[in-house]
Parts: sequence; C-alpha cells; structure tokens
Amino acid sequence: MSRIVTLDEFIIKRQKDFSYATGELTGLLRDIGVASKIVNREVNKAGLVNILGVEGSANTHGEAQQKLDVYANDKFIECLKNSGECAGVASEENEEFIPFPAFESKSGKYVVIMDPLDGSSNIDVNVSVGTIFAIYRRITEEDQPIELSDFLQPGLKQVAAGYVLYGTSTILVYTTGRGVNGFTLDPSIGEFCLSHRDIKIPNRGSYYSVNQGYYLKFDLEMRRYIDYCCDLNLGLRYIGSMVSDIHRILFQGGIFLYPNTRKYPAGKLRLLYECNPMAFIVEQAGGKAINTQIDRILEIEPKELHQRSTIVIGSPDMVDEMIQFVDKYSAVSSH
Ligand code: AHM
Repeated sequence: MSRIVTLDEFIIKRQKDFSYATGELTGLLRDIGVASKIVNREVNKAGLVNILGVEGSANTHGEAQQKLDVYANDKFIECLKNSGECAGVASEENEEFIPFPAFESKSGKYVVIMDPLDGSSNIDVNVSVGTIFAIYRRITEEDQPIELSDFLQPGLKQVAAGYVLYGTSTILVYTTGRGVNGFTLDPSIGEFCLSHRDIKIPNRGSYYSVNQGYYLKFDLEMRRYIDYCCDLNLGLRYIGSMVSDIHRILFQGGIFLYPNTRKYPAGKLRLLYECNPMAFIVEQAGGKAINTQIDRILEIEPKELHQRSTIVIGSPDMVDEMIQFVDKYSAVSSH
C-alpha cells in the first residue's frame, strides 16, 4: 500500500518548489482546508439539525439565503481572518469586500475571493454543493489598507484556486499554477488525503452539461451547438451545482455551458467567485474556458465584484468545436 500524503504535507512539500515562497500561501491554503472541514461537518449533518431552509435574509442579489450559506460564509471568513495571511475577503454572499485588521501587527499579502456554498439551493434535497475559492496577491502596499482594485484583477493573476465538493465523499481540488491535484477527506482521521495526482481533463468526453430547460431562451449558435450534441448522442448531465457539474467533466471529459438567457442577459454565474477559479483549474488540467463571445475567461478585466459572465468550459476539443458554432451562427443571428 502506498503511503498516505495529507493535504498539509503536500502543500508544505510544494512550497519548497517555490524558491521565493515565505510560507504565507501555504498557511492560507491550510486555513482554507480547515474551514472546509468545519463546513463539511455541518453540510453532512444538515438533514439532522434545524439548519436547513432559508435563513430569512436575502443576499446582495435578492436571492433567498440558505442557513448553511450563512454558516459557511461565517466560518470561511473567521478562519481567514484569524490566519494573518489574508488581508481581506470578497464573498459572493457579501455586497462589499471585507478588509481584515492586521494580525499581530502583520498585514497579509493575499486576498481571497470565494463562493462559500455554491449551488446551495440543492441542499434541502441532499444534492452535492461546493465551495469555490481564488487567491490573489494584493496590489496595494502591505502597510496600506486594501482597496477594491486588489479584488478586481483578471483571473490570470490568480496565485491559487480550488474548490471543495461536498458530495458522496468530500474532495478538495486545487491548483497553484503547476497542475491540479485532488484530496479526498478521510473522515476516520479527519484529513484530506492525496487521491488524484496531476489531474488531466480528457480531450473530449461523452457528456454535455447545460440547463436545457432554457433552450428556447438561448441564442441561435447555442441552440445549434446543443442540437449538435444531441446528434452526437452525447449524454446530458446537469446537476445545477456548478462545482459538481465541472468536477465530473474534469475527470470524464465533456463541456459545461451557462450562456446568456433573457433572464440573465450577461449570464448567471459570477466572474470572480465562480468562473475565474474554475477556469484556472480547468486550464491547468489542459481544458479551456471562454465566454460566449469567445473571450478567454481568465483574460476578462473585471469591472465590479459581483459581475456576471457567460461560460463555456471543459474538454479542449469540445470547446473548440463550440467556437465553430459561434463563428458560423452568431453572424447569422445578428442579421
Ligand atoms: P447559487 O449561487 O445561487 O448557488 O447559483 C449558482 C448555481 C451554480 O452552481 C449552477 O451552475 C447554476 O447556479 C444553476 O443555475 P440554473 O438553476 O439556472 O441552471
């Protein structure tokens, strides 16, 4: 039997690969690991305690907020705040970014952008949810207060990104720009253990993932591409929980699409909280991520914290194929 490598061990070992590393990023990733274990405990017992359901507050976008959203948000913020490595957090659940006071007179050099519980409308029916995070080096000087510009950086500037999938087992997948690795939580020892080393996305897969219920609301090129997927007899898989849908694609290949609809003319998903970190991970695994205008997600200059984006992400050959449909049909539909 091969020796178990825990997340902490792995992160520390990887730190030695960066000659300039001071251990702060390592500490930050470990803190995120700790916070996700706490959230995992709560997600797992959600059916047992009175934590299901709507908290009674609405988040900044007027969406009903689930109790576990609030819990996860609080826990991640608490862990990051006490870490000393993080200068502030922007969360999908908060309108503004949250600056952290200097810890033991030390101000962190990183900021974290996160969606503490993505797909949370699925919790009440026991469907998998996830946490998504991105870490950026701050732009402002460390002795100055952080500013909005520290968060409004294109995804290419991510130092690390990852997600935690609270599924049949809990798995944490992350990248620091040198490949992607996955760690499964072993509940008996309470540790994330390396289970998926150097993940590579297949060039194509036999699934496509889109909310096909909105088919008639999609632009022509998107409808034609979906028709093409049907013609190819691809299987449709859609959980409605971005982390779960993309996790499957990362391992089995395929394509995930969330185009613009009449309700969400700019797309539904958030550029900073959802699209950028997932794009960084998928690209690091050999995949591609673009919006429906064929701009690379990671190169989009964000204008505001809660900006939405369309997204097409997954196996490289399939994304390339989708681009051909945009080239061919978007000109037709604009006439
Ligand atoms: P949330 O932030 O309210 O959880 O919404 C994000 C989720 C994604 O996980 C998922 O891909 C998408 O919303 C599903 O949206 P829809 O139900 O419109 O298909």
